[in-house]
Amino acid sequence: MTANIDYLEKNDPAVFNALKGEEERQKSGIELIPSENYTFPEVLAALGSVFTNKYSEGYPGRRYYGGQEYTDIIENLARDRAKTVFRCEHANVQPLSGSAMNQAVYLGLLEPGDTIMAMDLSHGGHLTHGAPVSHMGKIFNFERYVTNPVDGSIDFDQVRKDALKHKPKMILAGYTSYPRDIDYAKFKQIADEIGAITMTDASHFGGLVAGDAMKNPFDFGFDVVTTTTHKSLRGPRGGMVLCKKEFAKKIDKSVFPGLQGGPHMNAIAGIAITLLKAQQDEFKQYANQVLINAKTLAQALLDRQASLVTGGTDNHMMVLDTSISYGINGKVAEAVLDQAGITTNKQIIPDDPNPPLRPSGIRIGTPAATARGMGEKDMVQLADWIVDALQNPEDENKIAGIKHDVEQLCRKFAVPGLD
Ligand code: DSN
Repeated sequence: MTANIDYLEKNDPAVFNALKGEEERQKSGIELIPSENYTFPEVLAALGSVFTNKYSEGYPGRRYYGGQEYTDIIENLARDRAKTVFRCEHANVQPLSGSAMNQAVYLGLLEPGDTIMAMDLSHGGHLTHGAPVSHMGKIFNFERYVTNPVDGSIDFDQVRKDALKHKPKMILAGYTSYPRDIDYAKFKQIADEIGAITMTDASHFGGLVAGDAMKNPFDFGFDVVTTTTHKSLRGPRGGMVLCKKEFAKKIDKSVFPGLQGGPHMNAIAGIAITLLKAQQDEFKQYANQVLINAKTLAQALLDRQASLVTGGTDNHMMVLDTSISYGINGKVAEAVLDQAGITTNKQIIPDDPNPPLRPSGIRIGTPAATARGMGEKDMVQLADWIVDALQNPEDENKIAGIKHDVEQLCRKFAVPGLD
Protein backbone atom coordinates (compact mmCIF):
# COMPACT_ATOMS: atom_id res chain seq x y z
CA MET A 1 0.00 0.00 0.00
CA THR A 2 2.79 2.42 0.84
CA ALA A 3 6.42 2.72 -0.21
CA ASN A 4 8.57 -0.32 0.38
CA ILE A 5 12.11 0.81 0.73
CA ASP A 6 13.47 -2.71 0.29
CA TYR A 7 12.78 -2.48 -3.46
CA LEU A 8 15.37 0.25 -3.60
CA GLU A 9 18.18 -1.84 -2.21
CA LYS A 10 18.04 -4.10 -5.24
CA ASN A 11 17.04 -1.64 -7.92
CA ASP A 12 18.97 1.51 -7.04
CA PRO A 13 21.67 0.87 -4.46
CA ALA A 14 23.18 4.36 -4.89
CA VAL A 15 20.00 6.05 -3.69
CA PHE A 16 19.33 3.30 -1.15
CA ASN A 17 22.76 3.76 0.44
CA ALA A 18 22.40 7.53 0.67
CA LEU A 19 19.00 7.06 2.27
CA LYS A 20 20.35 4.59 4.79
CA GLY A 21 23.26 6.94 5.50
CA GLU A 22 20.84 9.78 6.23
CA GLU A 23 18.80 7.51 8.53
CA GLU A 24 21.94 6.70 10.47
CA ARG A 25 22.97 10.36 10.61
CA GLN A 26 19.57 11.27 12.02
CA LYS A 27 19.79 8.51 14.62
CA SER A 28 23.36 9.04 15.79
CA GLY A 29 23.46 12.83 16.07
CA ILE A 30 21.45 15.54 17.81
CA GLU A 31 19.40 17.73 15.51
CA LEU A 32 19.31 21.29 16.80
CA ILE A 33 18.42 23.27 13.68
CA PRO A 34 15.27 25.03 14.94
CA SER A 35 13.37 24.57 11.69
CA GLU A 36 13.90 20.81 11.49
CA ASN A 37 11.97 18.00 13.09
CA TYR A 38 11.08 14.31 12.89
CA THR A 39 7.70 13.70 11.37
CA PHE A 40 5.26 11.03 12.52
CA PRO A 41 5.48 7.48 11.11
CA GLU A 42 1.93 7.84 9.76
CA VAL A 43 3.05 10.93 7.82
CA LEU A 44 6.01 9.07 6.32
CA ALA A 45 3.53 6.43 5.18
CA ALA A 46 1.23 9.02 3.60
CA LEU A 47 4.15 10.66 1.79
CA GLY A 48 5.05 7.35 0.19
CA SER A 49 1.44 6.52 -0.65
CA VAL A 50 -0.57 6.38 -3.87
CA PHE A 51 -1.64 9.99 -3.44
CA THR A 52 1.69 10.92 -5.00
CA ASN A 53 0.30 9.56 -8.29
CA LYS A 54 -2.61 11.99 -8.49
CA TYR A 55 -3.13 15.38 -10.10
CA SER A 56 -5.75 17.51 -8.34
CA GLU A 57 -5.68 21.06 -9.71
CA GLY A 58 -8.51 23.05 -8.21
CA TYR A 59 -10.19 22.60 -4.86
CA PRO A 60 -12.53 19.94 -3.41
CA GLY A 61 -15.67 19.72 -5.56
CA ARG A 62 -14.11 21.97 -8.25
CA ARG A 63 -11.24 20.07 -9.85
CA TYR A 64 -9.85 20.10 -13.37
CA TYR A 65 -9.24 16.32 -13.52
CA GLY A 66 -11.43 13.30 -12.80
CA GLY A 67 -10.92 10.65 -10.16
CA GLN A 68 -11.02 12.99 -7.16
CA GLU A 69 -13.33 11.15 -4.76
CA TYR A 70 -10.52 10.36 -2.32
CA THR A 71 -8.36 13.45 -2.80
CA ASP A 72 -11.42 15.56 -1.94
CA ILE A 73 -11.85 13.63 1.31
CA ILE A 74 -8.20 14.19 2.18
CA GLU A 75 -8.12 17.90 1.38
CA ASN A 76 -11.41 18.57 3.20
CA LEU A 77 -10.08 16.76 6.25
CA ALA A 78 -6.88 18.82 6.18
CA ARG A 79 -8.76 22.11 5.73
CA ASP A 80 -11.34 21.39 8.46
CA ARG A 81 -8.71 20.21 10.91
CA ALA A 82 -6.56 23.28 10.21
CA LYS A 83 -9.54 25.53 10.99
CA THR A 84 -10.16 23.68 14.26
CA VAL A 85 -6.54 23.62 15.36
CA PHE A 86 -5.81 27.28 14.57
CA ARG A 87 -9.31 28.63 15.36
CA CYS A 88 -9.61 30.33 11.98
CA GLU A 89 -12.30 30.77 9.34
CA HIS A 90 -10.48 29.55 6.25
CA ALA A 91 -7.51 27.33 5.45
CA ASN A 92 -5.63 26.70 2.23
CA VAL A 93 -3.43 23.62 2.62
CA GLN A 94 -2.00 23.51 -0.91
CA PRO A 95 1.16 25.68 -0.77
CA LEU A 96 4.12 23.53 -1.69
CA SER A 97 6.45 25.30 0.73
CA GLY A 98 6.86 28.17 3.14
CA SER A 99 8.10 30.51 0.43
CA ALA A 100 5.15 29.73 -1.84
CA MET A 101 2.61 30.35 0.92
CA ASN A 102 4.03 33.80 1.74
CA GLN A 103 4.26 34.74 -1.93
CA ALA A 104 0.65 33.65 -2.42
CA VAL A 105 -0.47 35.99 0.36
CA TYR A 106 1.37 39.05 -0.93
CA LEU A 107 0.40 38.45 -4.55
CA GLY A 108 -3.21 37.66 -3.65
CA LEU A 109 -3.92 40.54 -1.29
CA LEU A 110 -1.64 43.32 -2.54
CA GLU A 111 -0.64 45.05 -5.78
CA PRO A 112 2.94 45.18 -7.09
CA GLY A 113 4.71 48.19 -5.60
CA ASP A 114 2.63 48.13 -2.39
CA THR A 115 4.46 48.59 0.88
CA ILE A 116 4.83 45.83 3.46
CA MET A 117 6.27 46.49 6.90
CA ALA A 118 8.33 43.57 8.17
CA MET A 119 11.14 42.70 10.56
CA ASP A 120 14.67 43.57 9.52
CA LEU A 121 16.25 40.47 8.02
CA SER A 122 19.32 40.42 10.27
CA HIS A 123 17.05 40.83 13.29
CA GLY A 124 15.06 37.72 12.40
CA GLY A 125 13.02 38.34 9.24
CA HIS A 126 12.91 35.70 6.51
CA LEU A 127 14.08 35.87 2.89
CA THR A 128 10.45 36.01 1.75
CA HIS A 129 9.97 39.04 3.98
CA GLY A 130 11.53 41.03 1.21
CA ALA A 131 15.23 40.23 1.00
CA PRO A 132 16.64 42.28 -1.89
CA VAL A 133 17.77 39.03 -3.55
CA SER A 134 14.23 37.58 -3.45
CA HIS A 135 11.64 38.25 -6.13
CA MET A 136 9.32 39.53 -3.40
CA GLY A 137 11.88 42.21 -2.55
CA LYS A 138 11.72 43.36 -6.17
CA ILE A 139 7.94 43.24 -6.56
CA PHE A 140 6.97 44.90 -3.26
CA ASN A 141 8.41 47.74 -1.25
CA PHE A 142 9.52 46.55 2.20
CA GLU A 143 9.95 48.91 5.13
CA ARG A 144 11.72 47.54 8.20
CA TYR A 145 11.26 47.52 11.92
CA VAL A 146 14.11 46.41 14.15
CA THR A 147 14.47 44.74 17.53
CA ASN A 148 16.55 45.71 20.53
CA PRO A 149 19.46 43.20 20.51
CA VAL A 150 19.81 43.45 24.30
CA ASP A 151 16.35 42.09 25.12
CA GLY A 152 14.69 41.55 21.75
CA SER A 153 11.99 44.14 22.41
CA ILE A 154 10.37 46.11 19.60
CA ASP A 155 9.97 49.88 19.92
CA PHE A 156 6.29 50.18 19.03
CA ASP A 157 6.32 54.00 19.17
CA GLN A 158 8.88 53.86 16.37
CA VAL A 159 6.90 51.19 14.49
CA ARG A 160 3.82 53.43 14.69
CA LYS A 161 5.72 56.52 13.49
CA ASP A 162 7.13 54.54 10.56
CA ALA A 163 3.75 53.04 9.77
CA LEU A 164 2.10 56.49 9.70
CA LYS A 165 4.90 57.72 7.42
CA HIS A 166 5.10 54.80 4.97
CA LYS A 167 1.43 53.72 5.08
CA PRO A 168 2.10 49.98 4.50
CA LYS A 169 -0.78 47.98 3.05
CA MET A 170 0.34 45.07 5.21
CA ILE A 171 2.11 44.71 8.55
CA LEU A 172 3.94 41.42 8.85
CA ALA A 173 4.81 39.99 12.24
CA GLY A 174 6.82 36.80 12.07
CA TYR A 175 10.35 35.57 11.88
CA THR A 176 12.84 32.89 11.11
CA SER A 177 15.56 33.70 13.63
CA TYR A 178 14.06 35.81 16.42
CA PRO A 179 14.10 34.12 19.83
CA ARG A 180 11.19 36.06 21.38
CA ASP A 181 7.40 36.10 21.20
CA ILE A 182 5.36 38.76 19.40
CA ASP A 183 3.08 41.42 20.87
CA TYR A 184 0.25 40.91 18.36
CA ALA A 185 -2.10 43.39 20.07
CA LYS A 186 0.33 46.26 19.52
CA PHE A 187 0.89 45.40 15.86
CA LYS A 188 -2.86 45.09 15.33
CA GLN A 189 -3.55 48.45 16.95
CA ILE A 190 -1.08 50.19 14.63
CA ALA A 191 -2.38 48.33 11.57
CA ASP A 192 -5.97 49.32 12.38
CA GLU A 193 -4.95 52.96 12.61
CA ILE A 194 -3.74 52.93 8.99
CA GLY A 195 -6.09 50.25 7.61
CA ALA A 196 -3.32 47.71 6.97
CA ILE A 197 -3.77 43.97 6.69
CA THR A 198 -2.14 42.03 9.54
CA MET A 199 -0.18 38.90 8.71
CA THR A 200 1.90 36.57 10.87
CA ASP A 201 4.44 34.24 9.34
CA ALA A 202 4.31 31.51 12.00
CA SER A 203 6.43 29.11 9.95
CA HIS A 204 8.67 28.34 12.88
CA PHE A 205 6.19 28.30 15.71
CA GLY A 206 2.98 27.07 14.02
CA GLY A 207 3.23 23.82 15.96
CA LEU A 208 3.65 25.70 19.22
CA VAL A 209 0.51 27.73 18.49
CA ALA A 210 -1.30 24.53 17.53
CA GLY A 211 -0.20 22.94 20.82
CA ASP A 212 -1.38 26.01 22.82
CA ALA A 213 2.16 26.68 24.01
CA MET A 214 2.40 30.06 22.25
CA LYS A 215 -0.10 32.82 21.52
CA ASN A 216 -2.43 32.50 18.53
CA PRO A 217 -2.41 35.64 16.33
CA PHE A 218 -6.10 35.09 15.46
CA ASP A 219 -6.95 35.69 19.13
CA PHE A 220 -5.68 39.25 18.58
CA GLY A 221 -7.70 39.82 15.42
CA PHE A 222 -4.95 39.10 12.89
CA ASP A 223 -6.15 38.65 9.30
CA VAL A 224 -3.75 36.07 7.90
CA VAL A 225 -1.41 33.49 9.43
CA THR A 226 0.95 31.36 7.38
CA THR A 227 2.83 28.38 8.69
CA THR A 228 5.00 25.68 7.29
CA THR A 229 3.88 22.19 8.23
CA HIS A 230 7.24 20.49 8.75
CA LYS A 231 8.87 22.54 11.50
CA SER A 232 7.41 22.61 15.02
CA LEU A 233 4.17 21.14 13.65
CA ARG A 234 6.02 17.91 12.77
CA GLY A 235 4.16 17.24 9.52
CA PRO A 236 5.31 16.78 5.92
CA ARG A 237 7.14 19.54 4.07
CA GLY A 238 4.57 22.11 2.98
CA GLY A 239 2.77 25.30 3.89
CA MET A 240 -0.68 26.56 4.84
CA VAL A 241 -2.39 29.92 4.55
CA LEU A 242 -4.94 30.45 7.31
CA CYS A 243 -7.15 33.53 7.15
CA LYS A 244 -10.40 35.31 7.86
CA LYS A 245 -13.27 34.45 5.55
CA GLU A 246 -13.15 37.83 3.81
CA PHE A 247 -9.74 36.93 2.33
CA ALA A 248 -10.55 33.32 1.47
CA LYS A 249 -11.41 33.72 -2.23
CA LYS A 250 -8.40 35.91 -2.98
CA ILE A 251 -6.04 33.54 -1.15
CA ASP A 252 -7.38 30.44 -2.89
CA LYS A 253 -7.14 32.10 -6.31
CA SER A 254 -3.65 33.26 -5.54
CA VAL A 255 -2.39 29.79 -4.53
CA PHE A 256 -4.11 28.13 -7.51
CA PRO A 257 -4.10 29.08 -10.34
CA GLY A 258 -2.09 32.18 -9.44
CA LEU A 259 1.10 30.60 -8.21
CA GLN A 260 0.93 26.82 -8.41
CA GLY A 261 -0.45 23.97 -10.45
CA GLY A 262 -1.22 20.57 -8.98
CA PRO A 263 -1.04 20.28 -5.20
CA HIS A 264 0.98 17.45 -3.67
CA MET A 265 -1.86 15.31 -2.37
CA ASN A 266 0.49 12.90 -0.59
CA ALA A 267 1.76 15.86 1.47
CA ILE A 268 -1.80 17.08 2.06
CA ALA A 269 -2.68 13.62 3.39
CA GLY A 270 0.29 14.03 5.73
CA ILE A 271 -0.95 17.47 6.77
CA ALA A 272 -4.39 16.02 7.59
CA ILE A 273 -2.76 13.35 9.77
CA THR A 274 -0.55 15.93 11.50
CA LEU A 275 -3.50 18.17 12.28
CA LEU A 276 -5.36 15.32 13.97
CA LYS A 277 -2.26 14.60 16.06
CA ALA A 278 -2.02 18.30 16.92
CA GLN A 279 -5.41 18.08 18.68
CA GLN A 280 -4.23 15.37 21.05
CA ASP A 281 -2.92 15.91 24.58
CA GLU A 282 0.36 14.28 23.69
CA PHE A 283 1.04 17.02 21.13
CA LYS A 284 0.21 19.76 23.62
CA GLN A 285 2.67 18.19 26.06
CA TYR A 286 5.24 18.04 23.27
CA ALA A 287 4.77 21.73 22.39
CA ASN A 288 5.16 22.74 26.05
CA GLN A 289 8.24 20.61 26.45
CA VAL A 290 9.83 22.25 23.38
CA LEU A 291 9.63 25.58 25.21
CA ILE A 292 10.80 24.16 28.55
CA ASN A 293 13.76 22.53 26.81
CA ALA A 294 14.63 25.76 24.98
CA LYS A 295 14.58 27.78 28.19
CA THR A 296 16.65 25.14 29.97
CA LEU A 297 19.21 24.95 27.17
CA ALA A 298 19.43 28.74 26.96
CA GLN A 299 19.92 29.07 30.71
CA ALA A 300 22.57 26.35 30.75
CA LEU A 301 24.44 28.11 27.93
CA LEU A 302 24.19 31.43 29.79
CA ASP A 303 25.44 29.75 32.96
CA ARG A 304 28.58 28.93 30.98
CA GLN A 305 28.93 32.54 29.84
CA ALA A 306 27.67 32.00 26.30
CA SER A 307 26.42 35.20 24.66
CA LEU A 308 22.85 34.72 23.45
CA VAL A 309 21.27 37.36 21.23
CA THR A 310 18.52 39.11 23.31
CA GLY A 311 19.83 37.27 26.38
CA GLY A 312 17.65 34.16 26.10
CA THR A 313 14.49 32.81 24.49
CA ASP A 314 10.70 32.89 24.72
CA ASN A 315 10.22 30.33 21.98
CA HIS A 316 11.92 27.20 20.66
CA MET A 317 15.17 28.78 19.47
CA MET A 318 18.16 30.82 20.49
CA VAL A 319 20.90 32.60 18.58
CA LEU A 320 24.40 32.17 19.98
CA ASP A 321 26.94 34.85 19.13
CA THR A 322 29.99 32.65 18.60
CA SER A 323 32.23 35.58 17.61
CA ILE A 324 31.88 37.26 20.99
CA SER A 325 31.70 34.03 22.97
CA TYR A 326 34.50 32.02 21.39
CA GLY A 327 36.22 34.21 18.79
CA ILE A 328 35.01 32.01 15.91
CA ASN A 329 32.43 32.79 13.27
CA GLY A 330 29.23 30.84 12.76
CA LYS A 331 30.57 28.92 9.78
CA VAL A 332 33.42 27.52 11.87
CA ALA A 333 31.13 26.89 14.86
CA GLU A 334 28.64 24.99 12.69
CA ALA A 335 31.47 22.84 11.28
CA VAL A 336 32.95 22.10 14.73
CA LEU A 337 29.55 21.08 16.10
CA ASP A 338 28.92 18.96 13.00
CA GLN A 339 32.09 17.06 13.82
CA ALA A 340 30.78 16.55 17.34
CA GLY A 341 27.48 15.11 16.03
CA ILE A 342 25.48 18.23 16.93
CA THR A 343 23.71 19.82 13.97
CA THR A 344 23.08 23.59 14.05
CA ASN A 345 23.14 26.28 11.40
CA LYS A 346 25.26 29.36 10.92
CA GLN A 347 23.19 32.47 11.53
CA ILE A 348 23.47 36.21 11.02
CA ILE A 349 22.93 38.26 14.16
CA PRO A 350 21.30 41.72 14.33
CA ASP A 351 23.26 44.18 12.19
CA ASP A 352 25.87 41.51 11.61
CA PRO A 353 29.12 42.99 10.28
CA ASN A 354 29.88 39.62 8.62
CA PRO A 355 28.29 38.12 5.47
CA PRO A 356 25.58 35.40 5.61
CA LEU A 357 27.94 32.56 4.66
CA ARG A 358 30.41 33.59 7.38
CA PRO A 359 28.11 35.20 9.96
CA SER A 360 28.74 35.89 13.62
CA GLY A 361 26.58 33.21 15.19
CA ILE A 362 24.64 29.98 15.08
CA ARG A 363 20.96 29.19 15.58
CA ILE A 364 19.94 26.44 17.98
CA GLY A 365 16.47 25.00 18.60
CA THR A 366 14.74 22.23 20.50
CA PRO A 367 11.79 20.89 18.41
CA ALA A 368 13.62 17.84 17.00
CA ALA A 369 15.45 16.82 20.18
CA THR A 370 12.17 17.13 22.08
CA ALA A 371 10.40 14.95 19.51
CA ARG A 372 12.91 12.22 20.42
CA GLY A 373 11.89 12.53 24.05
CA MET A 374 14.86 14.49 25.36
CA GLY A 375 14.21 16.59 28.46
CA GLU A 376 15.78 19.20 30.71
CA LYS A 377 18.60 17.01 31.99
CA ASP A 378 19.67 16.30 28.41
CA MET A 379 19.55 20.01 27.55
CA VAL A 380 21.98 20.83 30.37
CA GLN A 381 24.31 18.11 29.13
CA LEU A 382 23.95 19.40 25.59
CA ALA A 383 24.92 22.93 26.65
CA ASP A 384 28.10 21.55 28.18
CA TRP A 385 29.00 19.73 25.00
CA ILE A 386 28.29 22.77 22.83
CA VAL A 387 30.43 25.04 24.99
CA ASP A 388 33.22 22.47 25.36
CA ALA A 389 33.36 21.99 21.58
CA LEU A 390 33.24 25.68 20.73
CA GLN A 391 35.87 26.55 23.31
CA ASN A 392 38.19 23.93 21.79
CA PRO A 393 37.52 24.03 18.05
CA GLU A 394 40.92 22.61 17.14
CA ASP A 395 41.16 19.90 19.79
CA GLU A 396 40.37 16.83 17.69
CA ASN A 397 40.46 14.44 20.64
CA LYS A 398 38.01 16.50 22.62
CA ILE A 399 35.64 16.84 19.65
CA ALA A 400 35.85 13.09 18.99
CA GLY A 401 35.10 12.42 22.68
CA ILE A 402 32.03 14.66 22.54
CA LYS A 403 30.86 12.94 19.36
CA HIS A 404 31.14 9.60 21.13
CA ASP A 405 29.14 10.86 24.12
CA VAL A 406 26.53 12.47 21.87
CA GLU A 407 26.03 9.18 20.08
CA GLN A 408 25.71 7.29 23.38
CA LEU A 409 22.95 9.69 24.43
CA CYS A 410 21.23 9.51 21.05
CA ARG A 411 21.06 5.71 21.15
CA LYS A 412 18.77 6.06 24.19
CA PHE A 413 16.20 8.09 22.24
CA ALA A 414 14.38 6.61 19.29
CA VAL A 415 13.89 8.71 16.17
CA PRO A 416 10.15 8.86 15.47
CA GLY A 417 9.37 6.94 12.33
CA LEU A 418 12.75 5.24 12.16
CA ASP A 419 13.11 3.04 15.23
N1 DSN B 1 14.85 27.39 6.08
C1 DSN B 1 13.94 27.86 7.08
C2 DSN B 1 14.60 28.08 8.38
O1 DSN B 1 15.54 27.37 8.64
O2 DSN B 1 14.20 28.93 9.15
C3 DSN B 1 13.22 29.06 6.64
O3 DSN B 1 13.25 29.19 5.28
